[in-house]
Amino acid sequence: MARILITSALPYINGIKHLGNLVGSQLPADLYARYMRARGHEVMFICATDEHGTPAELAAAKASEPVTEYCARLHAEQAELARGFGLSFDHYGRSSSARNHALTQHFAARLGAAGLISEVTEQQVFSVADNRFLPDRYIEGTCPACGYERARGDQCENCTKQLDPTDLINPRSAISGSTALEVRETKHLFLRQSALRDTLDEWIDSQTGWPVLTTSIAKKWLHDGDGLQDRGITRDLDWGVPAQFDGAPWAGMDGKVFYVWFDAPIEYIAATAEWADAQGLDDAAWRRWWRTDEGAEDVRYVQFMGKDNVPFHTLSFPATLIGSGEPWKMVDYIKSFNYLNYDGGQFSTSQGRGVFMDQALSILPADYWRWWLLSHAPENSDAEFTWDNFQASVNKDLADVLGNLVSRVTKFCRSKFGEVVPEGGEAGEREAALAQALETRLRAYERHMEAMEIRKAAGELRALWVLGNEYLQEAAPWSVFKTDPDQAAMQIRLALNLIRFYAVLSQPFIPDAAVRIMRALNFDDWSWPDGVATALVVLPAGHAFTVPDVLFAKISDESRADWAARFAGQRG
Ligand code: B3M
Ligand code: ZN
Repeated sequence: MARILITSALPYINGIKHLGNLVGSQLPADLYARYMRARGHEVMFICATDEHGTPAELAAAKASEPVTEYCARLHAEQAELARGFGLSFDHYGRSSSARNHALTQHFAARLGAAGLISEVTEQQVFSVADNRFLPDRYIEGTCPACGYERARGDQCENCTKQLDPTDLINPRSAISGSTALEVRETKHLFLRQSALRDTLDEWIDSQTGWPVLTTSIAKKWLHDGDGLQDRGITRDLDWGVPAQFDGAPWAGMDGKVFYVWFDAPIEYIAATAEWADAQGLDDAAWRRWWRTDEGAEDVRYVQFMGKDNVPFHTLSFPATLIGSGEPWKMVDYIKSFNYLNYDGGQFSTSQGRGVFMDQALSILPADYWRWWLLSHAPENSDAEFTWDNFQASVNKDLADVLGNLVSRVTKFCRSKFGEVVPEGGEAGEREAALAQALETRLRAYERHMEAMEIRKAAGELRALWVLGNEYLQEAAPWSVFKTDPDQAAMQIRLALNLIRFYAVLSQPFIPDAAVRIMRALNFDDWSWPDGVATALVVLPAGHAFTVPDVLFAKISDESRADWAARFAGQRG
């Protein structure tokens, strides 16, 4: 049994997330967590809301709410939606927690003591119209690297280059659009990432098997141009972790806070501490996941995120951990994603374009979305959500293949043998061939799940379901019954076992349906199959079950057209 620490990138607090956000980190992380638990490993699956920074302040102002109340409300809403999607976090924390305040200030103190923080008197952009300094993403302009015209002051989302606001060409306020911007002086603290460049480079080289998408982004920022740049880690804002150092002030930093990207990844650790607090456990309980001197040396740590978050996780956060000089657990594998587009354009939070998590659940149960999103995850390139594709994939994979199998078998059994697993004769060659074919596919499924090859894993799972349908088609118990009821009974006994086998294997993808199948079978053995042959005799003859309600309803053309129209414009 291994110990696996899994974190999903933290959803930002400023609104309900869309399906593109969901499939870019939280959902695949959940798939992996569920699979690893199902294989008997000890899993710690952590997520949290990312609550600091200008966007939180501005969203609260727009909602006419104090920022603390706004964050508490949105956290509760996001947590509820996470539950609705079956996201099985061990803890869903808050980056504004007392734990994160303390830990962030602790890291700052360690980095300061190690000489890795420098003071920089900066020229910063001040918006006269808005009467405030405009930090990072609240200045928009043209990217100096690629020419993209809507680059933000912290990063160009087109080419992923990390930027400083003053790098932008033709800058304007993203709050008011005003170009009445002045450069004023303000003092900030910088993390001396450049001093850690070789250490980070060696660390990345020592990591084996990372996806190209991940390492190429990291290598680019380590080596392109002048190499890794120091990063400002404080901001002129009210809302955030006060820029203090284990409680001690730093001259000139009064009234300033740490930059949101400094404290957000630290929340991965702090949220694990929040988990321990919520469980009434002591510090040793979370430290054994995070401190290599206290048990974490045998932990495997996997992070999930969208590609735009990769630089922060391969460079800035590791710089914080390494720079502290303390034995913190570093990430072992980063699974990063491209973007999911929506019907010929981009999902957009600011423009309210696409389907958002609350809207999705208001029209269909979570499993429909989980299946489509995971089986079309934007792994090796961007992917696109279209209503046609969604309808086709739900109707074919879920309704026609899996749902239909469950319904046909249980109903046929009820009508001919009653709601009990029938006895029947001995399995023959066709059944042996099926077990063999399932075995091969099962092992491939396991390999893809281990490797987090999500689309391939979904493909194998679908193929496993198809094998069952083909078997039934060929064995045709409904005709066999007329001449050889004993043989038909054996086939149905096998098929009922097959259904249980599918519930176990499908649970990471479609957990609600898996539970409904298992309940109908009146069974609660979720153990992962060691071998297919033994897994197919688990349900004994004479075991009582009930026919479940329709597992997956087909999406009609009318519904599809209705939803496509309803979600074509902006969110109301
Ligand atoms: N909150 C994702 C974003 O808003 C960001 C992830 C933080 S992970 C520590 O782009
Ligand atoms: Zn760019």
